[in-house]
Amino acid sequence: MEKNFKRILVTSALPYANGPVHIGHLAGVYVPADIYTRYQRLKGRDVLFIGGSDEHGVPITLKARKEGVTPQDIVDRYHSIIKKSFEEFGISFDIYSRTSSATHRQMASDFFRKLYDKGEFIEKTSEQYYDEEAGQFLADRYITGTCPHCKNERAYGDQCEACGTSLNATDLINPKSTISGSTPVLKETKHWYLPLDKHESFLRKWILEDHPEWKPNVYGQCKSWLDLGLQPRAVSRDLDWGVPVPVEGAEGKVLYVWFDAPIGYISNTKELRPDDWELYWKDSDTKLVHFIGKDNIVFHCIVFPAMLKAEGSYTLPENVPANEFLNLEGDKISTSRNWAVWLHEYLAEFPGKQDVLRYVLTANAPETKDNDFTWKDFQARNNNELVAILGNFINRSMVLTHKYFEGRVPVCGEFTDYDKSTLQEFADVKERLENCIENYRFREALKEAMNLARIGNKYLADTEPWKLTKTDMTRVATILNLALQISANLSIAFEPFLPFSAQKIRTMLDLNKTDWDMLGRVDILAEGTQLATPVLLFEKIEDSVVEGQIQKLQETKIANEKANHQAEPIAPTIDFEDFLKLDIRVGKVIECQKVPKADKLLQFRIDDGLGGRTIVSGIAKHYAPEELVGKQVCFIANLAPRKLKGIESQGMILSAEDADGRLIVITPADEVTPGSCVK
Ligand code: B3M
Ligand code: ZN
Repeated sequence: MEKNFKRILVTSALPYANGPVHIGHLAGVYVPADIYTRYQRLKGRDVLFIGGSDEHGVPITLKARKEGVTPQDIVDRYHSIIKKSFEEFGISFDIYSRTSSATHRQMASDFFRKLYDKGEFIEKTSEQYYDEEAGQFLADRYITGTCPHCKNERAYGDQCEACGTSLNATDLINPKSTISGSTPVLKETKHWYLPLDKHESFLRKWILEDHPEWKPNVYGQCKSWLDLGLQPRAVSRDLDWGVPVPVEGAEGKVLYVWFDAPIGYISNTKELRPDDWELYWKDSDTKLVHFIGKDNIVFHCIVFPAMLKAEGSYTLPENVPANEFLNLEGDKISTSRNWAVWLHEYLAEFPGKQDVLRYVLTANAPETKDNDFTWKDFQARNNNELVAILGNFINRSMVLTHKYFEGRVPVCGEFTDYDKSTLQEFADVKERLENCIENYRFREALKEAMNLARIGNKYLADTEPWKLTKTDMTRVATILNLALQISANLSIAFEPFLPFSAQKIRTMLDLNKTDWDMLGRVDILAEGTQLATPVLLFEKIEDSVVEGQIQKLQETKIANEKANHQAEPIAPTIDFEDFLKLDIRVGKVIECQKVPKADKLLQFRIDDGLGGRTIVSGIAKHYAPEELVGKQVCFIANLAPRKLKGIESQGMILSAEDADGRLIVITPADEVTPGSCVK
């Protein structure tokens, strides 16, 4: 049985203020959190919705350095872009603050100090890279070098983006500081660690036994973390941007961003409610719900609860309904590759269409698995659902009432059996919607709401009141009364999802006060109420509009490919003599086949003009063997032979690699005699 809480505290992940917000953030976190909160408000519950920018951390300092500005400049810029676009988009935070606020710095600092004084940390000294020229320790992202796995020369100290391996900075071959370009040295440094292992059995019971109702993706991720065993986690960093570690001898050290950011939820609540914020955080009658994306699960389900538990006076989240990821046109959304639909751009390019995006992102929300946003789907959902079903029904009800009853809610007569069966169809809409929303199934809830509009549409189509205006105005009045009552229901059902349109409907119906418990009723509008002039809720989106957006993405792709190309560094200069050492020749492919158990390799028999040779080449992903037979290729003829999968390869076939990593074999422009030299 669900406990009856007195109040609800909703938080949504604090976006990093190092870039604007995109549709992936919206679909994963902010739209569902907003739906949930708006619904709770309509229910008349005591709910606070807390948001804010996460303004610390290395990505912000890196961006500042790259642009030659201060980290404060960066966070000021993005905090205001993000805040403004959330507002315009109707994300109804009760507060949207920031972790650089004075309240937060104090709160985070006090929190650390309390844990420190209670002996909840362990202190450890470790060796970390230090840039002697710059005189500072280097965060992992400030170190680049060669990946030990794939030899990519531009791997970072925490990850190689070429092969995806996560790394320790000390794994890098030939590490370099990105600040000065010098080779960093290892130096001892002291940090504070939260011993998660100490809290493991508590967390295990709290999550795995007490919260089996958590979403399977969340529960599963927690379980695998717990099964792997928890380790102490460093909660401080050597960095000059963040909340200083409030301990003597900790100069130059700040709280790790993931330590201070979740405390931001608390600070922002305090900023909003200086007098009674503790009720929302420390009273067991408060239900705390964190809305986040899947990459933040461990921090919200394991690390932050361990912090709160260690502190001792806080309650823990009741649920963490994390979502999976939203992709864009088949590709992972990426800030650095600019592969995204940015909220502030959408708002500028689609003025007044907040609800269309809110609708599409909810209808297609990545609640249980990753999902894909496409502009074609955006257009289809707008045209076939919002315009054709919801908009059409409201508009018909309004226009007919104006046409036949001078815009006044007509008198409801006796219901026919058909009317009654229509009423029956949505009698339990309230219950159904509640059940979905309370359990974080917003897609399904939206479907239920849309279904109500479908019922309305079908009702008008079946009863055809326009055909009865000559013969039975009493019946027409009843039909339109019911249609208008359904419209009023729609303004309530859609309020959490499409707040702008719901408001427009209420304005048209002159409905000032609505609450959730009216849902399902057919006496919401008083007879005789004068309705306002109808306005269109949605309009068709033309092909040219979505094609323009697709074109824009295409251009991003091309720009990325170009940038990748330019970024490939030219190898060190060599002498002409060195060049002459290479014996490059043209040969003709006589046979070509796949190498068993090696999905990248092809084995060639080449006519090299000298009796033939075997070459093994890693291009199986790019060519089918039969495509290459008969082709002339260039190969290095004097490369020392080497064995690949047990086959001796006598040379190397040359190919060009394009920006996508596609390999294309180099072939002479005209057929030449096999064995010809390339000079
Ligand atoms: N800023 C990461 C993110 O935006 C981080 C969330 C903090 S929530 C306390 O995905
Ligand atoms: Zn690598």
